[in-house]
Amino acid sequence: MMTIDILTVAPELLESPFQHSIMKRAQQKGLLTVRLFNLRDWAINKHGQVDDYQYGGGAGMVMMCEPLANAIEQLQKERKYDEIIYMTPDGTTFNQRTANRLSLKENILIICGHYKGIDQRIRDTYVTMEISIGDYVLSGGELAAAVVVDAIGRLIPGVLNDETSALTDSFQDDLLAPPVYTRPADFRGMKVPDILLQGDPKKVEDWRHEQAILRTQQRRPDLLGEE
Ligand code: 6GU
Repeated sequence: MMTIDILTVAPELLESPFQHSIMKRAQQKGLLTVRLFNLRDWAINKHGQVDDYQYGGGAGMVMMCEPLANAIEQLQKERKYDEIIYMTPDGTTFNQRTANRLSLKENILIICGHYKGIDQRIRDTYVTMEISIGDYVLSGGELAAAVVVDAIGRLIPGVLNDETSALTDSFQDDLLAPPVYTRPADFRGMKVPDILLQGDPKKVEDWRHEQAILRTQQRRPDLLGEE
């Protein structure tokens, strides 16, 4: 059983994403628990303050040490975290390899930043990994955290079945996935490739592999070490 705790000022943003389809099933099967914690529960005053102006001046607030440290330390009393991840656009870019590695952990804490981010001292003291989901800026770490939790959650052994198997995903073998088709065999004159209709599993497998390579060459030559 894997537990992912998420510390955020906007837990509402994360309520829906984990209540659907595969993430929902992972939790119902008892393979994954996602718990949301509102950082404002550790606010420094009755106004719910968790951020303040930055030293040295400049626009944008910074999330304060005290609420974060108190929240993290309280959560650490209940669990020993294998990783404490801070979601930030200046983190290491997330990919399938990182998802695979994280799917083998027991307990993960994810901290979502807002505004200008969190005080550097929290990063220095508690954070073990800093993750970005790509080179663009989101208004907070929550949507990025949802992406990371989804990517990890579906890889936990037992979460996927044959219908949803991760083995044939794009990136699982450093290739993009081949094209797929379902009924009808002829849609407005556009035909499904014959090989898929003939029912020779070996030929189908070869065709899919060839298509995966073609697609990867055309769209992501960098994955093949070409440019
Ligand atoms: Cl993790 N956070 C924010 N705020 N923006 C991002 C991101 C994370 N990853 C890409 N852009």
